[in-house]
Amino acid sequence: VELLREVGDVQVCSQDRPLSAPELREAVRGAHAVVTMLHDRVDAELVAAAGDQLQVVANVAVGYDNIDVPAVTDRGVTVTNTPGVLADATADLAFGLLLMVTRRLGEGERLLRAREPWTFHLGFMLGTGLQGKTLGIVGLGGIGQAVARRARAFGMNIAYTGRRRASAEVEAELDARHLPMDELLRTADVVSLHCPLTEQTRHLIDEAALAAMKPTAFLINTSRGPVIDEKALAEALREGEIAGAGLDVFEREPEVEPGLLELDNAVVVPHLGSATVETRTAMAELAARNVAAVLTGDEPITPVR
Ligand code: 8YV
Repeated sequence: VELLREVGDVQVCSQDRPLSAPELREAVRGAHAVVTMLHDRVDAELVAAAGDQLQVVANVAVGYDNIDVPAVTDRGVTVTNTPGVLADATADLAFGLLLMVTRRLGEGERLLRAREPWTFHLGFMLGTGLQGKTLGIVGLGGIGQAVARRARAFGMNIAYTGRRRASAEVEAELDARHLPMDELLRTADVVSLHCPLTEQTRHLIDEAALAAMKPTAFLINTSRGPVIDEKALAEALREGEIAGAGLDVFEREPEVEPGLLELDNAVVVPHLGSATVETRTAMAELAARNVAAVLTGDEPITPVR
């Protein structure tokens, strides 16, 4: 907000809850720039409600599935996002979920908090080790690469799939093998999702994809909830079709599929991927600098094209 005040008047419309569509339309009326978040739907109607003076929509997120980008840019309005600055925080969270689910940390903590009796023995609460296992990354962009680097330090092998092949340098650094999606699902011990939500990736992980995974495999999602068919996932976890899942995002946030909450092999946290003081500060600053650049006639720093 301080950075934005250097270029214009600032109106803070919502601090701690998403605005409804009519509230949002009212809030943007007359604005030259709008700073948005995950749950703010930006489309032609919203741009029209803002008025012809609108120049930039700055999303405080790397994902921009909340924005109808062609509809907005066709009206001459720039769209920006916040790539890069949240890769490490999101990768840390993905790895935290991976450790939680493979080493049964949530389950162990619940046991103690429930004051259940327990005795150490050699077969007590055994989990799954990561050394020598294969991490299958769906989308080897900035966040996927940051997850792969962590996985290499844990002794894992890297496979990936995605629309585009990574550069030879990235493949060499991570010793990453490019595989078609079906082979990745069949062979990975952990599948971690780092793709954007698009019409092609909605329900990418459906009943058939879950059935293709090994029964010993784990699924991690820090991308967008609708990439997974959550009902099918709950069923697959219940039936032991896969071993476990660590989820930061949900199909109908803030709701979580009730079936998942009953399962010990599902770890669920409330969209915390980028939620560190350092990262959220960097995201907010980047969004503000994008706004300032456009309003002062410079090129935006991180435009969405
Ligand atoms: C954001 C995210 O904090 O960047 C993204 O795409 O999902 C999160 O890191 C959240 O979307 C708030 O806008």
